[in-house]
Amino acid sequence: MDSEIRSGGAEAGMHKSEIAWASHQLVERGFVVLDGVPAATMHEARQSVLDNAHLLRNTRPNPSSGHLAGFHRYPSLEHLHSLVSSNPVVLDVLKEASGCSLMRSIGLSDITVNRSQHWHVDLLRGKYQPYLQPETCWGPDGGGVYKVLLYLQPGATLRVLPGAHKKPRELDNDRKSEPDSADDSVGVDVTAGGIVLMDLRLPHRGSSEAELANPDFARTPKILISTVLGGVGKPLTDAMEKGNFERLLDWDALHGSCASPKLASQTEPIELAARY
Ligand SMILES: O=C(O)CCC(=O)C(=O)O
Ligand SMILES: [Fe+2]
Repeated sequence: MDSEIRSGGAEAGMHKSEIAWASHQLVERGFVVLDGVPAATMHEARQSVLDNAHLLRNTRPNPSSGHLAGFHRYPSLEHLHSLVSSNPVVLDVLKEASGCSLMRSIGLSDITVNRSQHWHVDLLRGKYQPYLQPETCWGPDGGGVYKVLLYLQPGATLRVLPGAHKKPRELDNDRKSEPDSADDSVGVDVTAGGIVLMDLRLPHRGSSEAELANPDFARTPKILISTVLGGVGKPLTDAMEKGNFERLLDWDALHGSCASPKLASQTEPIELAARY
């Protein structure tokens, strides 16, 4: 019980001390892994994503790679949003970590399939960076906004830089989120249905394009469902919401006419053992 905690609220055996432990991890290390959803829910969620693969867009070189930004806007996928936006344990942990009595989603949701991710932070970056001020991110009332990432297969493809969310960094270029040395990063093991909570300021990476070229991924895709929840009253919550709206409109305009990913219909998840 030292790296994971059960979810499901007090009725499922979550104790106040476990919520406190998880929020402490999130505050100090910038991430924590929770048990998430039961196996049956995980399987249903995978099926829903595969049934709606036509809504995803192939925005990476790998033909089996798919992405849908703002998936909560589509009625056939909206039910999946509640898996990440209203899990009672997630909300308890985030409230304690942010010091806010209320959390809310900000319209930044994603479904990704076999999507490569080099080192980055989940704050608005590049063109959208002017929406964020260093004070909003790292000042005394900074932070308090979190990614809730549901993994629909077991794996250890995520790497993070524990504690690095506390260090201010420039957001113009993702190179500024790369580790100084590979030794600084740790791999995160996630079970199928597991939820990772991540401070948006935490540098992390997912799978590489080379790993995802393994044909196993086209047969049994790596599927992630995520949303962003922010503390009500936190300046970063409002700033992220505003900037993301522009980002989302751009995403629609840019990718609306892209092809859908090419995926096999098999839904059973496989163990993704490769770390990267
Ligand atoms: O592929 C992963 O495990 C990480 C995904 C990621 O960085 C993200 O969704 O923001
Ligand atoms: Fe990310």
